[in-house]
Amino acid sequence: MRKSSVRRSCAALAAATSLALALTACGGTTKNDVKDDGGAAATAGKADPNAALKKGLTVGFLPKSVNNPYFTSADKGGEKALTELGSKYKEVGTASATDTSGQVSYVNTLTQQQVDAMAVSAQDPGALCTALKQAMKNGIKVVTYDSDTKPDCRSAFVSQASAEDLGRTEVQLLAEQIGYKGEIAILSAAQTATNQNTWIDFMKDELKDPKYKNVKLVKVAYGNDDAQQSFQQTQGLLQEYPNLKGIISPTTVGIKAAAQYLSGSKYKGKVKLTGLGTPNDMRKYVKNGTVEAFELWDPAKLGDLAARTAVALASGQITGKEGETFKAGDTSYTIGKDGVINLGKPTVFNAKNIDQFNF
Ligand code: RAM
Repeated sequence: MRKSSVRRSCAALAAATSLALALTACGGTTKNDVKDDGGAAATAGKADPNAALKKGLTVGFLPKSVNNPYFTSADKGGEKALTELGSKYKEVGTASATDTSGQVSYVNTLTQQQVDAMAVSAQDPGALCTALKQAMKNGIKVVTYDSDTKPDCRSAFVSQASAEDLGRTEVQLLAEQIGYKGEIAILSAAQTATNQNTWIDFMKDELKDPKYKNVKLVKVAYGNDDAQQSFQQTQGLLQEYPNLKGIISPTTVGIKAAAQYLSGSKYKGKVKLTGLGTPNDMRKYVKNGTVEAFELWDPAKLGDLAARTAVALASGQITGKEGETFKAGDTSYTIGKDGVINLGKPTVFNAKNIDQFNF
């Protein structure tokens, strides 16, 4: 094949498929070739803790869904951090948290736009892998935040808190409220959500402790991080299990909808509800006696750390290997096993402290 025809078919390929895939398939100039100017350390895949943070980068945020206020707060935190660091922020994403093919397309869009890094909250652990690996081949740094993909499909995962801690403490909170006795259910987000499923595994493990021998998990329902579906799922749970004593909803959308349902029903204050919610969403349900205690981290701080991790990766300060350390704002973070970076401990909110928080 002559060069010109190679070029023509590559152009056709680029038009027909994703630009990134076409570039790689055609051996064209990719971002990797032109952009890896991060010094020997970066090229050799070694971290240079003294590398200066680059400015003028573009970091794309791709949340699980764009119409979830939790991600609005998280991504605003990312935007603020990037502005402070002299880099650019953009956000793309699907309206629904169960549109995995849509999320794959957005990874490809960011790759085509040749962002320097992307921060992704994965709707599904495996679905994004091919696209994320393609992005990394093109020299784009990939960090997941909030909900992870598989470790080999990104450089680092910025986790909101220890997954084990979150899973176990939610069971502990609910068990105390129901006197360690009765049927309980979980109202989750999407069935494929990596974060919720990891927490649920730890909840199930916690329930194996003999102190919960009289507590029975009867169902895991899925509200897909959609207010209406979560509301209906709560209603369905109470119809199916009239003796239900408590619900754990490890999703800000789910817990809010469940609280809304319970507070307008005969179950208010009787069926206990805990999980992960924002203080602003839950304040009124704590004050009206529907909810005693629940927990969360500050989503804006999670977005801030995701942005700073992305910039540290793109600057060659870190590569995502266990043991590497870097500074994000005033705090020093050490990368743990499988490239996991923990934001910190979540806060438990109740009637006593909820007014101190505004997010
Ligand atoms: C929802 C999302 C998000 C989760 C929070 C707690 O907003 O499912 O992934 O981290 O809840």
